[in-house]
Amino acid sequence: MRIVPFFLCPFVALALIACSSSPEKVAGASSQRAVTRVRVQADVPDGRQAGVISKSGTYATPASGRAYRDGSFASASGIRGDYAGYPGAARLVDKLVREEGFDRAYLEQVLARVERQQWIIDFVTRPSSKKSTRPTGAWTRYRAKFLTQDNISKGASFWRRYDKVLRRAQAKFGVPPEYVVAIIGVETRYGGYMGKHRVIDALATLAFDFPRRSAYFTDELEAFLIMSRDEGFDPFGPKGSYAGAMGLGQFMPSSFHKWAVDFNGDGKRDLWNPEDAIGSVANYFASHGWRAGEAVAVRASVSGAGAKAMKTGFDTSYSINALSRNGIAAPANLGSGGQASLIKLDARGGYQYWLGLKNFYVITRYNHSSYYAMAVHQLAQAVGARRGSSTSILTERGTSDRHPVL
Ligand SMILES: [Ca+2]
Repeated sequence: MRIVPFFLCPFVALALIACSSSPEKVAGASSQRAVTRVRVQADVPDGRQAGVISKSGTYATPASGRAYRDGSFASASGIRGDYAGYPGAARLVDKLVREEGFDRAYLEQVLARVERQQWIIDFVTRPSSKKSTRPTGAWTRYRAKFLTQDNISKGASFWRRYDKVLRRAQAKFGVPPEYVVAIIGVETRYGGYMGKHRVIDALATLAFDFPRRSAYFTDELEAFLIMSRDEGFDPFGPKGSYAGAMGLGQFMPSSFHKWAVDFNGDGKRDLWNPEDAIGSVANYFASHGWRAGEAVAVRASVSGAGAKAMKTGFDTSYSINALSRNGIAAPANLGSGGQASLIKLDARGGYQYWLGLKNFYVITRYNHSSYYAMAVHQLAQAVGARRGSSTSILTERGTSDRHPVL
């Protein structure tokens, strides 16, 4: 789903930072807010000193100063607290009052209670590790985070428990149970890690203090406030990932509006309810073009050096003829109009090539990453095999990864 950008994928990120400092630990740094509020920074990016008078009368500058780049000054805004003086916050209030009929005083009260989370900014702006041009076995390490015995067993248990719901979702949306189960497994370990951070704080922090994705997260914050009003919950209630993703399927608020469904018939769309989450994930896939009865990916058998020169990735598209010209054997019953993407995995021991079919591409709509989609696919296959009733329709012997070596 374009639920969250890849680097913001909640569980992936959680796994990546688990070895160093956890977000929870870093969150403790929020107690330093009082310090940053009164500190006047000299390195405001555009060279101007941008300060505001906080409600306590102290001269304060947001630690990043970035919110002031556009030069406007929202002195007329009644917003107090961490987002006092942020033009983006004032504009959002104006928009919600004008277009959605919100009460201005209510919104100002809500924003006054929102807490800026510096650790989130630190986390999303940390230097990324250098991408190696040589094989490093990155896929093998990535896969090992998700394809664990524990995750496969819990997936089989989750499936057993919600079998009826999963089958109902398959009947309605055409998505096999194992793929819905695998998404929920990769995203949250079947609800074990749904995030502990106040969604409103995360969204506001990224909307107002992370310029590169400010427009995206401002829209998400807007969607979240509308969601809280329409669904009748306190906007300070929901907890989620540091990027504001919620529930078992880690939906962002805009995804909630577009694709969440009430699948247990209680009149509410509840991302934390397993039945609603199952229906919502299946609906997401169906809405993004899932083809019932078609395979997801098949391992490619490669001969010669032709494949090495080919562009790879989930957004490539090759005909069977083009593949075979380059020494890649494709099963005749590919589906997907005979087209496939060529996926290259940096596996320990050498590159692996796979053919990604239409449904593989659909999984990348959840998270724009070939590794993510392949982890979902392989976890789905492994859970299906464990359960002994996989609905996989892979027919080519030896081309699936039904029994992965763990
Ligand atoms: Ca419901």
